[in-house]
Amino acid sequence: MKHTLTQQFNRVTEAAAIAGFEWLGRGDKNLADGAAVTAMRQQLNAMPIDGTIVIGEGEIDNAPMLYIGEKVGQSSDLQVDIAVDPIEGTRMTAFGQGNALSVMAVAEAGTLLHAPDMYMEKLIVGPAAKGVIDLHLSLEDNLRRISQALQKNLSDLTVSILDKPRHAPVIAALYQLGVRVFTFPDGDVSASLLTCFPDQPIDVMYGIGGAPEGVISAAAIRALGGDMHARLLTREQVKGSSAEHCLASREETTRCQAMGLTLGQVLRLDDLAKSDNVLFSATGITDGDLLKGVAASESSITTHSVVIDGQRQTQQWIKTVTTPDPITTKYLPT
Ligand code: VTB
Ligand code: MG
Ligand code: MG
Repeated sequence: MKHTLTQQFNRVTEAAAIAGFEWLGRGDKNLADGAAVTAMRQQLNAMPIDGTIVIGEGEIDNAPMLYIGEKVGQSSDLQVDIAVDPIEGTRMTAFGQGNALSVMAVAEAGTLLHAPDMYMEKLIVGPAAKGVIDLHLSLEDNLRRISQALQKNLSDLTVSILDKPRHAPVIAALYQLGVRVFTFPDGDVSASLLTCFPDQPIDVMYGIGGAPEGVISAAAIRALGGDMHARLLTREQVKGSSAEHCLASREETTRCQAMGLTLGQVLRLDDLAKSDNVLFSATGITDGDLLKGVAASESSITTHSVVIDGQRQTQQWIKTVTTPDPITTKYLPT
């Protein structure tokens, strides 16, 4: 990706974060999401790319979304796959909680997993444990292999996991094994990335979250040299067999078949993000472990972002102070 393009891609998550921030603490997830989606779409459509949204978030909770298969950008010969989550953490934004981000991954066309918006089981580690994970094996076996690779005792290993009722048995088993467990209410993209930063205490991220978040995380994990295995799961497998969940699962299964995906198959990092020419951009909406959130004053708005470039092997940590447009008084990074 060209350097100027990386800056433009960062503006996409900046704009979405600012738009979402305007709905911070208003108790309405969909209004926040809708504003961020609109801002993201507007910015993407102004870019010199021929982009395809390969996976987007929204179907699971019927949120407004950038549609899977939607074309974005001013037509150009730069064909790219884009995975988006305009607000990763609509609940956190609506209720003023920490760790909400706007996130996006961009890669050469045909290299990001094209999948429906459904659930995904994820096992993620940093560079020091690359190559030792295998989702065909039990979680316990994986943790033993990881602790060996990291030359740590199991009791010194820290695993992060979404604090959801579906994970209660896994969390209990993790305590039995003696590993340290960090639970978090929402936002597994941030938790996934933290495995790749040596100054962070998390060694492993495990659990069932969203597939779009999984593909976006995979792009960053690839660029950061970590490793990831995943498995697509139906709503019924994750949430139980009510009539509604069974119907959703049938649709997910049909969509997977149409996209050439086999349910239950273990997806490796290469299946999720095939190319090193991959870019990840995130902007904080609320203060979190990865990034600070948007901060507004009378005269300016400040955002914090990270852009990770797999090809150039760079991380840019960007603080942007924007003043409002004097006519519209809107904060739109251009
Ligand atoms: C997952 C996770 C996200 O929402 O999608 C989760 O990947 C939804 O899980 O990071 P439930 O449907 O069980 O609530 C997030 O935590 C936030 O978007
Ligand atoms: Mg979202
Ligand atoms: Mg999300």
